[in-house]
Amino acid sequence: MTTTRTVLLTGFQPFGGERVNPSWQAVSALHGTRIAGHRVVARELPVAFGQSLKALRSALKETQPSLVICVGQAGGRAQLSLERVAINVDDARIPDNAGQQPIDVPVIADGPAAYFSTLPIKVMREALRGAGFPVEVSQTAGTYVCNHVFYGLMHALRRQRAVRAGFIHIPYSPAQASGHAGAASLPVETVTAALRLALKVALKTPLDIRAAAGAEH
Ligand code: PCA
Repeated sequence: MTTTRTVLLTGFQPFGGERVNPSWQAVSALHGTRIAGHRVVARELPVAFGQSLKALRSALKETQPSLVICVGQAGGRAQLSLERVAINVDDARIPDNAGQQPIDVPVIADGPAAYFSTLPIKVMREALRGAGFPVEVSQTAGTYVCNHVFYGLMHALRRQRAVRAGFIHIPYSPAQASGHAGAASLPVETVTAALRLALKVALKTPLDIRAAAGAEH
C-alpha cells in the first residue's frame, strides 16, 4: 500500500478589527486538493501568541506533512512576500485576539536568534513572477503572531531537515482594501492560484538557486 504524502497549509483567523483574513480564505480553497502527488490539508490558526503555536504543533503531529507553508496577511504590502527569516522575538504593536501584547520576549526561551526558511524561495519567486504574480522575497516577517508562528514552525522542525517549511505573507483582499484608502490588494482567487503554484514548485525543487533578492534597507 502506498501512503499519500501530505502538505500542510495554514491561514489565520481575522484580527485587528477585520472581518475576514484572506490567508485563510486562500488556503482553505486548496484543502483536499492534490498538488504534485501530495494531498493538501489546510488548517486555520488563532491570532494569539502561544495558542497559535499549540494549534500548529498539533496539526504537524496529526498530518505528518512533508512540506509546510504558513500564510498570513500583511496589510499594506503590495506583493506576495516569500519570507526568508523568522526571528526569536515577540513585540506586538496591537494586542492579539486573546488580549495579549508581549513586548520583547523570545518566542522560545534559549532558542537561536533566527531560523531561515527551508523553502526554495528564489526558485518560487522566479516561477511566480514568470506566471505574472506580484511577488518578492521579504527579509522580515515582522514581530507579531506571523513571525511567532514562523519561528515556532522552524523550531518544531529543527531536527526534521527533510520536512521543508516556510512562511508567505499576502496583501489585503480588495474587499478589505476599500476600508484602507490607497492600500494595495490582491484578489483571494489570485492568491490561491499563486499558492498552488508556489506549493508545486516547492515540492518539485529540492535545491534553491542563487539569485539576488537582497535589499539595502
Ligand atoms: N497577520 C498577522 C498575524 C495574523 C495575520 O494574518 C502578522 O503578520 O503577524
